Amino acid sequence: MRRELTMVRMPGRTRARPIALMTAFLLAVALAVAVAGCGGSDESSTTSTEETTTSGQETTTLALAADPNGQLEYDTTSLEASAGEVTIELTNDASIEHDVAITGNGVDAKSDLVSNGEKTSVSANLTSGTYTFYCTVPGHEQAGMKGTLTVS
Ligand SMILES: [Cu+2]
Repeated sequence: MRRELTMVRMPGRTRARPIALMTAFLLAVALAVAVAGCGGSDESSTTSTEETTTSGQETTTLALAADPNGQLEYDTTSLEASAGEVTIELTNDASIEHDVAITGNGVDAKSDLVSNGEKTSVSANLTSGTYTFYCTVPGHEQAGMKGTLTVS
């Protein structure tokens, strides 16, 4: 009797196993897709993007960050762009307010003041040449919160 029972139950067990394996496999695939989806949204903050608009004009967007610890400096003193519409996007994680301005060759444009993780940007139509980007808060440029923007 016992032997017969095991003989009967065996096929049922072997049939159940592939289904369990299949379920585990599908779960693993779903997890992998979810993880890949999260990783895909990761973007570097130091990227510069260049696009050519329908009018043929170049647009450059440059990422700039103020020192997160409140030092009177940006994360770079040198930026480069192609002639055309140039945008500098400033991120300021510090609690002290900063902005970013572009000056030189008759251009004088500046962003809003930001602090505590806020972002702002300044845009200008620039021809080839050397420009200065700096913080307009009194004393900040003099303390070193400035850099050179080279447009070619
Ligand atoms: Cu500043």
